[in-house]
Amino acid sequence: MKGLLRSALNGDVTAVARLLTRVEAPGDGAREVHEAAFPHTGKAQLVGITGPAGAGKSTLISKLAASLASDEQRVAIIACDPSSPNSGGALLGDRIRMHELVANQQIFVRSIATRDSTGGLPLAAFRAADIFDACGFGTVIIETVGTGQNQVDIMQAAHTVVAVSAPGLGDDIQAMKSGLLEIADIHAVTKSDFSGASRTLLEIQNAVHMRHRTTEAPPAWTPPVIAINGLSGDGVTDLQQAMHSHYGHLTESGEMQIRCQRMFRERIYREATRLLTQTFETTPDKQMADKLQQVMQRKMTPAQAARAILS
Ligand SMILES: Nc1nc2c(ncn2[C@@H]2O[C@H](COP(=O)(O)OP(=O)(O)O)[C@@H](O)[C@H]2O)c(=O)[nH]1
Ligand SMILES: [Mg+2]
Repeated sequence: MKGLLRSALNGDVTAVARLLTRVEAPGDGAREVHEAAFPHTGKAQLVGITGPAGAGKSTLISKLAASLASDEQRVAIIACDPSSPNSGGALLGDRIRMHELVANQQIFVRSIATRDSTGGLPLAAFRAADIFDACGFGTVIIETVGTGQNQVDIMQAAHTVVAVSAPGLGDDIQAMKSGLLEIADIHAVTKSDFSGASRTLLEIQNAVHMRHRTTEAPPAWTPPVIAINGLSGDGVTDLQQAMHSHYGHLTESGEMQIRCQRMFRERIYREATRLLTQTFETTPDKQMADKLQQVMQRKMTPAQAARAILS
């Protein structure tokens, strides 16, 4: 493992891939890999890109990653795909679209199925981000479909959240409706070649200003709203610049410290929850049967039984 980690830290792409596979596998091996890599993290900018399915996230990310990579930067993409019941895996479409990037040695794409998760971002995504960070990738992009728990989770995984909206998805104020407005550090309006794009742009700009007018203290950061054509790449350098500015804002204002604390607190909470579940599920049958019987006979409350099992 030591040799593999050393190779990966030195930028060997094959070694990085092998580490990722290990860290995603269930069991103690994954923990060992993660523990060894973790002290080397803390240098990358973690960027969450979220929004409704079909908004143009993957298309945008392809262009963004190519642009970042041309600045001599290594870029990692973690695509968290809700697995379809048919394929049972990550959405093929995303893999194909991202395929053109695979030829670029500076860019590494990893697809993580959200199959085993309770609707949120899988822990494997957090761990993969750590591996990329440790291995010297300057930017780690995490793509998630912005629904429900995913949307909350992306805040726990990213320094900078980019909310993607697009015209013509049946709802012009998607960002507001889905609560993206609350979590976005940057708004990207894709498909700027569509006729409805300027209206979507304006609506989000208005919503951002309204929101800031209603907060008491003057905001230290106003989320920029950026029009992007994912097909031509127009606007992508503006987005890159905004990401860079946001990172600067976080470090200079001290907000980075606060965000990182919030992110780690949430991760500790999730790991703790996982441990509790694991302890419960591995309780010996005999012990469980005994507690069950005591509850049935009203000798113990369910809460007392739970405490006894977990202690
Ligand atoms: N006309 C146009 N189509 C786009 C643009 N960006 C994405 N698309 C198309 O929109 C569809 C969904 O894009 P995709 O990137 O997979 O969306 P995702 O589900 O948010 O990742 C695809 O057919 C893309 O080719 C754009 O800027 N302009
Ligand atoms: Mg996608």
